[in-house]
Amino acid sequence: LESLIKKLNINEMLTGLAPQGKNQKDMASHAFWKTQPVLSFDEVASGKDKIVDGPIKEIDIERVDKNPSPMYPGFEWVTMDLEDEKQLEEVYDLLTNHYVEDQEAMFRFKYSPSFLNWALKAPGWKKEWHVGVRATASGKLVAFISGIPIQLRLRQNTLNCSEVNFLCVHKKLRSKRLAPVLIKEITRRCYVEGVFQAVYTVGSLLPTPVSTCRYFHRSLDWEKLYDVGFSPLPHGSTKQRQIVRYKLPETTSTPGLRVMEAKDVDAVLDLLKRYLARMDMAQVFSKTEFEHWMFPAEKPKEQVVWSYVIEDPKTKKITDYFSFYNLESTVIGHKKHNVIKAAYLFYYATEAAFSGDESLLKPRLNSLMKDALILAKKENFDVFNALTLLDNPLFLEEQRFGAGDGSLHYYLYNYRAQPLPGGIDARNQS
Ligand code: MYA
Repeated sequence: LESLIKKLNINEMLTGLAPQGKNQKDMASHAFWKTQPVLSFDEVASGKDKIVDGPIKEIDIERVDKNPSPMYPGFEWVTMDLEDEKQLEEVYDLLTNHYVEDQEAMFRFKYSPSFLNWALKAPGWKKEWHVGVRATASGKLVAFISGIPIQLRLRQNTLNCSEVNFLCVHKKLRSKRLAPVLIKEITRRCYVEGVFQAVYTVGSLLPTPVSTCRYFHRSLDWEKLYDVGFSPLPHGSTKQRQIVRYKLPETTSTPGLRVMEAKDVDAVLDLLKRYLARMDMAQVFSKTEFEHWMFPAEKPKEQVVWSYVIEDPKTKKITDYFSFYNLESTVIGHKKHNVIKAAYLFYYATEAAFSGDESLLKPRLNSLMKDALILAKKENFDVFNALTLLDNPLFLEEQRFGAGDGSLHYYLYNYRAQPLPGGIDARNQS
């Protein structure tokens, strides 16, 4: 086995791509994507080092169509008003029944209305970027795509982008080329606002990722994860041994750890900015954005994000910060369990990162993440998920995360960029 592993490119193994790109369609077979301002696989493969970061095409805002493109007969465009609870509920219903599933169709993301409120109404959000398609006769919402404005730094350049997400087409309308129509419409609506670049993440491989991460999962309730078919029983192990393997202490161990409070905002933002400056790609947060994502003023019925700080007991300075958010998945057709409650590691930062000494950073991160696991367990999460980004490879193994089947590819629209390293050494991206 070891010799076989050596023959495979480690990055291919970690990203879940087939060796030598065998599961990769070439550009010509992407009828839609070959018409779009994105890099082809060939350009990236042949000229990795020669690529100079910059826009692919200039957009003349005067020449951007002011009206939506034609929709298929029987369907019509709608701009969703997510301030209206009923319409938010419609988006929730569409996604709950038709959004992303794993390959075996056992689990499907179940973004709560509170989560959608948080993710789709980030500072500067625009109603026009919440795009729906309704069946004209019934009025039923059958497709959706969204964007929110963000600033994204890629190495030394900061891009005024939209972050495109929640593309979804009703299962009965799949494979009818509706997705390209939605993508073209959100593109037009971004261009109209003078936004000419976008960033998006997709589980499947399209031309051409700027980076790729692998999902890792850490069981918190191993027995439930086993029951629903998420976690296997490893060969030679027993249920009891697995339960013991994932058992966590009752209490956290880092002195000065507490829930983040309003008074911490400036200190945490300062720490996070310095931490993210070490990465090649990261969102640039204004204070308002930071508050929205990490410390939302509006406390929804269903909590979405949890943020913690370490306040040094002696100096009273904030030295560390971490956060995670709640994203449930429906367990499709299971008798006993309806959902898996997953905590996703969100942002974190630590002063230990600035020492330049990995032997200081690694133990600190491991204690912080162990505490994060303990806190997530207390909040009744079943699993804790993380990607191979930031400094995560320094703690994944020690904290008993296991590699998942899925990869997450990061893409840029209308921006040429040298790809970032992904996989195991993903520490220069966010
Ligand atoms: S990622 C989450 C995507 N959603 C899901 O996976 C939910 C479940 N699946 C579905 O709802 C459908 O299967 C979807 C495709 C809607 C995904 N991103 O209509 P089709 C290409 C980009 O016949 P359907 C997220 O939300 C595909 O390669 N392209 O297919 C980020 C093919 O093109 P080509 C995708 O299965 C979204 C064409 O569409 C995706 O009925 C970022 C087939 O169309 C995908 N996830 O519907 C979007 N899936 O022939 C891009 C398929 O060329 C944003 N395709 O291979 C770009 C930036 C725009 C703004 C720019 C501003 C400047």
